[in-house]
Amino acid sequence: MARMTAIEAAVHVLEKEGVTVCFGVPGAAINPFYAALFRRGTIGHVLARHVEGASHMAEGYTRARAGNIGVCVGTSGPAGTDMITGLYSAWADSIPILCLTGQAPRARLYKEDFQAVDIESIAKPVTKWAVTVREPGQVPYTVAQAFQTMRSGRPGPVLIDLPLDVQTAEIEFDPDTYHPLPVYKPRATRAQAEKALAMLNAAERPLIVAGGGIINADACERLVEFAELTGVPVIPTLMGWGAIPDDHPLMAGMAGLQTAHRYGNATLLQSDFVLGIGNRWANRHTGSVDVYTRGRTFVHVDIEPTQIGRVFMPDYGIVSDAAAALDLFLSVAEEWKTAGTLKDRSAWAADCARRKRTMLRRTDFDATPIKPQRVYEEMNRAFGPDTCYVSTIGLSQIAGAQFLHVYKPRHWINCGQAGPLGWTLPAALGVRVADPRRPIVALSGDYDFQFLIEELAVGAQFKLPYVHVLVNNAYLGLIRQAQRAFQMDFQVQLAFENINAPHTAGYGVDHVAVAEGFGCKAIRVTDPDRLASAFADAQAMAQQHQVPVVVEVILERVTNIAMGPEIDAVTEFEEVLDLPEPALDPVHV
Ligand SMILES: Cc1ncc(C[n+]2csc(CCOP(=O)(O)OP(=O)(O)O)c2C)c(N)n1
Ligand SMILES: [Mg+2]
Repeated sequence: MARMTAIEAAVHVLEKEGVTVCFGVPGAAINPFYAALFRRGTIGHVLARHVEGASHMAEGYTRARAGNIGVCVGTSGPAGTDMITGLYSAWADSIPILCLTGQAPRARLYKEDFQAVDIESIAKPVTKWAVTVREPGQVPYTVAQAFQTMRSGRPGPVLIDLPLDVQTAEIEFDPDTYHPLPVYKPRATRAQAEKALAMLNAAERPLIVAGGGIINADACERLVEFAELTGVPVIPTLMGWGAIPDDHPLMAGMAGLQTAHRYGNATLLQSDFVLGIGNRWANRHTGSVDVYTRGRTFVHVDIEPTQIGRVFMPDYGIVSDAAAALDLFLSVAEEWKTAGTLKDRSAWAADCARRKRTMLRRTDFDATPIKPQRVYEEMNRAFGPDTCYVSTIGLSQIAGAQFLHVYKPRHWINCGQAGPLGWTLPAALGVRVADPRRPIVALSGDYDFQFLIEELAVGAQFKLPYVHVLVNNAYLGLIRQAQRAFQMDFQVQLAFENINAPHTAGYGVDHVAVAEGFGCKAIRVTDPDRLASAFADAQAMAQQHQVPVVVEVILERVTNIAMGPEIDAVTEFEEVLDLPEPALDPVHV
């Protein structure tokens, strides 16, 4: 055994658990942790400009690669409360991040000490586990258990709060023989897999709804293999987007009230059976349970037992890790295929593929100010299949999901459930820290961009290049659209006459000037025919200068984006394309 401070032992555990970098903001109550980081020199640190930014960076870092766990660090009091939004976002989307906070010394905890707040209680509802460690000896083992908790079952975040005197107390700890605790992941049984597949085989028009749990389980290849083996089309959820490439013949589109394709909803409504894997029947995917489930049989596979039956009772439920379930599904389906008992799905798959080719939305507008649809058309053309998109919320994100294309898992990094404005920019930086190579394109509305805009300085300081497409309508666009129901346009306008920047022509903030002020590069585009060259230039500038490059696109101020209260009642505000159905040979779809 070796004698060391409790916080040094914690740093040893972080190393052994694979942590190589963390994101944070120092402060007096967490300085012992920073001292241990400094002395050991084994774990890098990215200095955020806002502690909330650090928590979203950690989440972007986790989402970028299977096995990653982002770590965010802050002092006592407001640093912890600033990270609550990050914990909520990670918790809601089943993403593990570890949040470390400093705390007042134990003896001062109930004395209204400076920056002492009960963060353990505040964080409880938005974490898998939140704990103030009161015994120094428990520190390394608490960190060990945090990693076990984050990785077991449904993944999610953990907060560890460390009183100052707990961090600095000396303990006995042997880092050399440290070993991570075993991780618990429930697995489907063979009998369960046979039952689920028998139900799928009995159906006429089956679908797989592929959720983010498949990406979390790193099981996307198995999903595609299973779809190909059975011939069953796949509807990815927003969290599962990328699990099957958009151009795969069995990718049938996304369904939902907002982030959905016309063909995705039409196909879901045509189906008579849904096998949901690692998904949670989110209400913006389903709309009302009644419309979503009517005339359909459901099997639900989820790693978290209490997810089965939470939103509606499926006809059959299986508690399993998605990878383990898909492994079994594959072996059962292979046997049935060999035995000739697996149903042929080519006619149904051809039907779905035909809808995918014919039920589109128009994008080739050439109006000035630019219509958003055109921006996504140009993005699809400019950014290749390796592009990783990062986005959060707003008309920008909704239209992005309707029009962009994603071809790989972990290449649509979107805060699905919580949707906290400001998430995009720091999350993109976290993805860049996790992967120095992949092309990253972030997508924000002007308000999302302004929320945590100061994190641009982090990108410039730490040389974290990526392209940020900022679609500026000088509006809280999504809320403006929602306010139509109240016949108002109230407190949603971001436009003003900028006395320093008359060239913004009443749109208000000069985002190019702000981005440049933070040490980044920026381009403003007002003409739709300039989008292509701006995207090309932005990629080259990011490469050359190794800083974030903002492409600010001046949009028309009011464009309503397709959405509705039910998957069979989505309002199309703009022109749709109903293309003629070519006569197709099912073999060629
Ligand atoms: C912290 C937070 N506050 C409020 C909201 C509600 N909200 C959702 S979208 C939105 C407006 C987004 O505006 P912008 O980023 O410009 O995107 P647009 O819809 O205009 O494309 C607001 C206020 C939110 N998601 N998060
Ligand atoms: Mg806007």
